[in-house]
Amino acid sequence: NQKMVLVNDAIEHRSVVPVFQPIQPNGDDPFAVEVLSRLQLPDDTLMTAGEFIEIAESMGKVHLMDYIVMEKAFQRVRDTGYGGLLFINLSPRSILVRDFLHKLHELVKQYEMDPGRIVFEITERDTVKNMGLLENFVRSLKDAGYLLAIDDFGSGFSSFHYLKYLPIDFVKIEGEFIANMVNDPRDKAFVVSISDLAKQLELKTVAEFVENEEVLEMVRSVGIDYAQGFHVGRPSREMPGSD
Ligand code: G
Ligand code: G
Ligand code: MN
Ligand code: NA
Repeated sequence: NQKMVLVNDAIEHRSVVPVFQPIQPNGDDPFAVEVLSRLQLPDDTLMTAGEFIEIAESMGKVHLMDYIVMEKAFQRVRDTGYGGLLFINLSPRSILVRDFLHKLHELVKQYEMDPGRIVFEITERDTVKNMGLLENFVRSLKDAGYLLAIDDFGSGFSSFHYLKYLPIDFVKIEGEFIANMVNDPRDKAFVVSISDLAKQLELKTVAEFVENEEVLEMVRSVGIDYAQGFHVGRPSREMPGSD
């Protein structure tokens, strides 16, 4: 399969690269960016993660890609002097790899990153077979001083279970609810309740897929802490918030 060859080549040649998307605070929280993987193709165009992450996962190699992208993102932080929070996606598959956590710590030490400024995103979209393992992994990250986010909150089948058992700091609300909240009162009701629930649990909220001004205004009026989406900023090879 053509994409499997691409994935293998990308790992071998380290041609998986990070892009950065701003996550804008609505109040006085610190600035943030999310790191997203792209594959650099021979003609210098970029292939989006949606087109290769699942294939890398099915090949059992997504942890190698997550590692390369993390290292390149840390290099960029060091080179630009970026001082905000750095959100990084972790595949539930990477988490199951034996020495992944150890290698992650080594990388953070090597680049002198502050764990308190790194937010690992765990999606609730994929069903996790071994919740106990995920809990242990997330707890180890927490104990080491990293911050944690549930990604795509509301898209899975065990949202409350994740909230109850994972020691998280951020809830990233499923973009579909956000994008539709100005048209569909049900989506708005979901978003308002998630935001209120997160406040009661003292968690910060991020609205994804903020695609226009109307949505941004509603997101702010509802009291969500952060806005992310094409209207706030597209994923880019440049590090936002630094020149
Ligand atoms: O960037 P894009 O819209 O193609 O992202 C598609 C999916 O891939 C999203 O669910 C996103 O969270 C995921 N993704 C993006 N970058 C990474 C990464 O570096 N590692 C992992 N595991 N997933 C990523
Ligand atoms: O699953 P995760 O939230 O990590 O997916 C993030 C992906 O969503 C990004 O890789 C990006 O390509 C995509 N994305 C970011 N902002 C928007 C947006 O405003 N609208 C849509 N449709 N997709 C977005
Ligand atoms: Mn994400
Ligand atoms: Na998401």
